[in-house]
Amino acid sequence: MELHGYFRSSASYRVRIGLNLKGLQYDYRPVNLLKGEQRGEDYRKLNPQGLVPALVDGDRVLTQSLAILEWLEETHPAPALLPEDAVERARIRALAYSVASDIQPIQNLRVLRYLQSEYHLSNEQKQGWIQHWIHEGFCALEQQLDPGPFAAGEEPGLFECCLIPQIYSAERFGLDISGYPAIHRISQACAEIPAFAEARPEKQPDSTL
Ligand SMILES: N[C@@H](CCC(=O)N[C@@H](CS)C(=O)NCC(=O)O)C(=O)O
Repeated sequence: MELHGYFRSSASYRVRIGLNLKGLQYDYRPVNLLKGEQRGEDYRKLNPQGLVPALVDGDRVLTQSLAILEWLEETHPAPALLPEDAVERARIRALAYSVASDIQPIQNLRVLRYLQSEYHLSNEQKQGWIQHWIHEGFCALEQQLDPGPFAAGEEPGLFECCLIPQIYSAERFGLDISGYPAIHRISQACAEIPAFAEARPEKQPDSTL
């Protein structure tokens, strides 16, 4: 498999964690978002949306990080990213979607660039925008997380694949996550797990380019 992504992209980071948790090997193909490679003709053949990640498996191309993670779960069921119980699965998916659908999209590079070019937001104002939406999302998550250590109990899964990259972005934009005790606890627990540690942005070959 080939994962086309960017080291700091949280959606790519989600898939790296998922692949690592499943113990799957893949070749990493960097797409430089700052150079606009995601909008280039070659990459748009993989994902016409011009967003990373894209996962290539033989002649199949998968896009949308959550769809990729669900596909991995269906094709490589063990270890599971989702609980057995259907209601629990819905709960974990709801937590994951609250990060992937409601928090992350409004701080995407193209959104931030639009805020800058069309509404002339300064870097400080953009940072305030990002912090506001992450804070609101994290406060709601705090109320929904069980004692743990992870959202579904003893093992990390789909939600942690989404949460850890979101924490990385939160810290990058100056939010102190120690103010969110359950999120902070999950962050510390995941840091001990090689699948998460190896997926970190600074471990990716394009982090030094
Ligand atoms: N919903 C998509 C989101 C993908 C996405 O937002 N990718 C970002 C990086 S995290 C991107 O490619 N941004 C490029 C841009 O904004 O130009 C997914 O989960 O895969």
